Amino acid sequence: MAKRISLTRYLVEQQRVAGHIPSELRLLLEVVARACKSISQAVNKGALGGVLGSADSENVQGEMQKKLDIIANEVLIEANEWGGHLAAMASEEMEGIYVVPNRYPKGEYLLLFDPLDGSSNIDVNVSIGTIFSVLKMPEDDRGVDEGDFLQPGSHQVAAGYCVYGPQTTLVLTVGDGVAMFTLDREQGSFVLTQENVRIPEDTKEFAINMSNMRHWDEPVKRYIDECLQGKEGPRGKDFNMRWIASMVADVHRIMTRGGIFMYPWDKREPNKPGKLRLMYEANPMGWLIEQAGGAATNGKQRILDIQPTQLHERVSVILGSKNEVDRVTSYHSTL
Ligand code: P6P
Repeated sequence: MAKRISLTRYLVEQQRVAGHIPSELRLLLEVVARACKSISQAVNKGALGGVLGSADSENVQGEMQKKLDIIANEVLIEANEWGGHLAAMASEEMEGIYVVPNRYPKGEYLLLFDPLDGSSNIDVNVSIGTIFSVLKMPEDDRGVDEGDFLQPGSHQVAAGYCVYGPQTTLVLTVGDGVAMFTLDREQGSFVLTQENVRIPEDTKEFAINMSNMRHWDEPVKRYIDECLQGKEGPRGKDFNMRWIASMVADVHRIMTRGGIFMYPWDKREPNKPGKLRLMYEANPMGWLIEQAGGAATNGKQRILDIQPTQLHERVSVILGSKNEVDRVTSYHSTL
């Protein structure tokens, strides 16, 4: 059982004792956590807060926005723009980057986020979450632009998500393993409930949207078919399936008990490399999974090694228990 310390104390120890993070990054992460608390409160109000349903607008991805998508995005922007830790932000809900206004001091970090992932689940009271990634501004004295964000996931200095479910849980890495913090609503603070999270290297549980089966590439069809054959098949064991259609919830299950999560490229939109976004979904989740002993690839290469070319670029995602991810990746390289 992790000792009951607050997120603040954990981050101070990561800064002062472990020397893993500078004070500016610690302060930034505390602001992000406070924003997640505010989003959690809005989510938990549901119909009582008049926050359910569509916002009757589309985001840059061409997806219908929910009211809570916009609320969560505004909470993160307003919480983070004045603190002096950031040069700019990028969000799934905004086409371009948000440069910190000149009325506020600028810092050396870049914050990227999917403010509310899993929006299709909002109105049916199923877990959703916020995903965030922190990069450093490149060393030069020119102004910040979109190109500064186009860094591979291996350059992240912090990554995390907050899942708004039966509990509100913040899961975070600063490169020293993964820690989980549960929101104590009575205290109004995140409390350390697990550290040094480890994902089992093997699993009997896969997460994929089976309705897309006919559109998958052969390596994915082979892997899932072998799982479905169970004990009598080449895997020699039965598998279970989960699909919450909320990446944060599916990944949290994997962080908690192992498993493999797949949203692979498919034939529905062959020109798109996948559905999920690299910069603020796959990269932060991929680093968290790796920091917990798992693996994350696009079927062909490590997600964190992908050099981005566009802010909202998409990617095929296979992540979770290392031996399963390695197996699926090997099937992609088998000619
Ligand atoms: P589908 C949510 O919209 C999301 O981006 C991820 O959180 C989730 O894993 C995926 O899309 C679900 O997609 O096609 O199953 O609805």
